[in-house]
Amino acid sequence: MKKRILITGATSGIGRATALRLAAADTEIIITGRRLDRLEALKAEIEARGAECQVLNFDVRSEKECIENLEPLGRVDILVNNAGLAAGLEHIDCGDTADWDAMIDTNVKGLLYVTRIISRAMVAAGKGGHIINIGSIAGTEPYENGAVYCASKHAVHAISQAMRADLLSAGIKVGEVRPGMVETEFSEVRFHGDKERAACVYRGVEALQGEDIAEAIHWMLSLPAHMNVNDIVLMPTCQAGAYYTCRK
Ligand code: NDP
Ligand code: 8X3
Repeated sequence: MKKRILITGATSGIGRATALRLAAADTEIIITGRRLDRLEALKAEIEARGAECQVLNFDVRSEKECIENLEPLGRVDILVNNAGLAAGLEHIDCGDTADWDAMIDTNVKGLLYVTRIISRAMVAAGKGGHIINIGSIAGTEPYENGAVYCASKHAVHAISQAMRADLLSAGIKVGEVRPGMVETEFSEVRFHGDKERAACVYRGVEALQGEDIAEAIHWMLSLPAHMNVNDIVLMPTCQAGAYYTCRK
């Protein structure tokens, strides 16, 4: 039986790299996101690697869309909760509430909507499962100008720990990957499409790439049944924490 792997937010960055890394002849990769053209192009790449692929084009902020798209799936063996964003980078008194809503609705509520549906199906199937949440160093290290993004990733960190306990008796593994700086579309999204400002974030550093995170996820998924990685923090060598980056 093919392993069914659901990856949210696969149109770019970490999600896209993970979908490609996990694609193999014995897998069905289910990819989600809002940009259908990118999902269709990725499907062709995944199929070229011998995997089956299903595209689900929806917004994780909508519980209705999550239910309509995910409930019909039935059994899923692996869920990678990756869809997420940062929007804006400013002091709390200058924050834009639309940005705050986008981060909380996507990073926290979207992750919860998806997880409820898929974990329920995993428990019902009675065959265990594996859920990996993409957190961040922002989930334990709050930084200036990042109150709401950091709060959303603190929530992911708390949810990951609590759901590990909730799903323990069903034999479902729960892990969290918490990266530092990864060069993706993340900063372009954070700065509302300002490519120049986004490029400055990665200037003079060798940041992690989506493929590096995908490699860690592949490793976590390849461990024997009795072994689980609860939490892994991945940093580029040039970064020691949210406030410490060595630029050349
Ligand atoms: P990207 O912007 O490259 O990718 C984000 C992905 O999330 C896209 O596929 C996007 O798809 C999807 N997404 C965003 N909002 C929604 C939504 N409402 N509904 C469905 N899908 C959505 O960024 P990254 O790859 O860097 O980010 C992936 C995860 O990694 C995020 O959770 C982020 O917080 C986390 N992270 C990133 C770090 C970094 O430095 N890059 C470091 C630590 C954590 P689409 O727009 O097509 O819907
Ligand atoms: C993304 C990394 O440092 O911008 O989660 O919070 S950071």
